[in-house]
Amino acid sequence: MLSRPLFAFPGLLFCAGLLVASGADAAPSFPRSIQRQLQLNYAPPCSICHQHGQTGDGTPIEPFAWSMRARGLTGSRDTLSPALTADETDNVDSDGDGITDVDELKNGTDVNSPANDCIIPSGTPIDDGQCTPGSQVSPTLGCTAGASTATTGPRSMSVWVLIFLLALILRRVTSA
Ligand SMILES: [Ca+2]
Repeated sequence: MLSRPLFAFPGLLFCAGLLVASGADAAPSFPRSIQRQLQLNYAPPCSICHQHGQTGDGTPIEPFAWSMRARGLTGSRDTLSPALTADETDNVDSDGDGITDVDELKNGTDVNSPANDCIIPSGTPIDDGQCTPGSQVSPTLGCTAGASTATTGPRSMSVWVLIFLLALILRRVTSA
């Protein structure tokens, strides 16, 4: 009776450790990092890198994402700042409209489209290549490299379920 729970105990602990560790590796918000580095008054939307603004594997395929990858951006947050600096130094213009990526981000326009749509939430186009911020300019975006968060979502729930199971097993083991 005791051998099965005792056998399962290390395995469950290992699984819980893996889940916690993988959640802890989730990258912090890239938009906030870009906002800080370029001193923007808004956090760029996920869509500047991710197709349709949906984070996850295989979605960072927008032109700006490729430009940043070509300058060393990976899933690691440490690579973001150097890649963005290189993008600025190289005067990269991902959408080929004559306005560099960094200037577009500072202007609040779409780095992936020559149409120069506003990417500032509640922003209003005022003329070619410029956008004025609306009253609400800092939404919670939460884009991450791996599209996972450590504190919410299914992974976090799995950790709590495992912890609950461990507690049940320990209770049986200690009461037997
Ligand atoms: Ca451009």
